[in-house]
Amino acid sequence: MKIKYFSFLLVLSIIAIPLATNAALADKLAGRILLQVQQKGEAWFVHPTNLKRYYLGNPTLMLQSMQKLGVGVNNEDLKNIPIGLIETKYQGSDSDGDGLADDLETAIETDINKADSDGDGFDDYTEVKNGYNPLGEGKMVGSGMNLNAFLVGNILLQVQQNGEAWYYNPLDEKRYFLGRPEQALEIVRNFGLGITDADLDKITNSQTQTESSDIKNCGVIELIFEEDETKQQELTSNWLKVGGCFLDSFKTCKEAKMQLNSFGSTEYIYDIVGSDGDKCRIKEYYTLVEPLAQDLMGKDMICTYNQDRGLKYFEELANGTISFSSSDPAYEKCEGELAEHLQR
Ligand SMILES: [Ca+2]
Ligand SMILES: [Ca+2]
Ligand SMILES: [Ca+2]
Repeated sequence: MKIKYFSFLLVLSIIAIPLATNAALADKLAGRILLQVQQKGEAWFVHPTNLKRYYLGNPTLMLQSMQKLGVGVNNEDLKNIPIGLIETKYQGSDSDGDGLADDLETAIETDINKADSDGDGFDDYTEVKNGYNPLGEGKMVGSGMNLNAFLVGNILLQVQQNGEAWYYNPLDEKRYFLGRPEQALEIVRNFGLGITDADLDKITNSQTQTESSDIKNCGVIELIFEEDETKQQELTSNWLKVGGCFLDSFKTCKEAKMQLNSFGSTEYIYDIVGSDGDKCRIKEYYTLVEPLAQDLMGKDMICTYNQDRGLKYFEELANGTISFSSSDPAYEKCEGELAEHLQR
């Protein structure tokens, strides 16, 4: 009897322990880059907000993948975050030979042709390396809000400059410049943490459809601008496919779901859950939001759409002619915690 009791406990603990640690593991690894050591070193990024893992692709695509996950930050807020420098052979072109690559200097607005931009006797590299302002006195501090605690672990996009990307490393709380694919790769190599397949499996994959299979999952519409024309065409044709699928279901109010991703910083779900007379009920919620809008996470609402306006809205969404700033909402009413937050 004793042995049986023991094995029952053992089974229980095998089931219980992974469930308890999965969320904790993802939480611990928030904002980290992971390398799949039992495979070919494939790189993943654990999103600091939704704690899902995102595949970073092959080395040439890593920078692009990271940019897509970025959140926009203005220059003054960015200045509050110390800059980290990786000592590496790859520097890119460094016109004034001060040790800072031209593209990095452009991003922080120092002079690419002057080793000591502010003429105080310390070159730009030395000042940046030690957290001093290369463009004036004292430490590098912005006048923006101090958002560091919200932003740590994120990929930051310098929206007031040329969209330059930075990795805000949660290990040392410094930001590292992601100027070129080579720099992105350096960052992945330097800060990537080896992880076993078993541990990686404990972190939700952003690509996995875990929903039950009898609900039609129409897929993901990516609202993002791709400079590469072929890629933009791919995105557009995918958009039409996903939108068309959802529209078909909406017409008869059949259960279906689609995800709308907006510029890498927002993921929004439309989930048709049933009908109410000739109206269609759609559950809506975020699975990813900007760091400052965290209070929207984990809340949802049920919106009722009538056939006329709803059809027009999802038709426009499906064929890509939608204007999201429309003042005439498609839904009749929305109920739920999210509706209160969005004041619908
Ligand atoms: Ca330089
Ligand atoms: Ca310089
Ligand atoms: Ca100086």
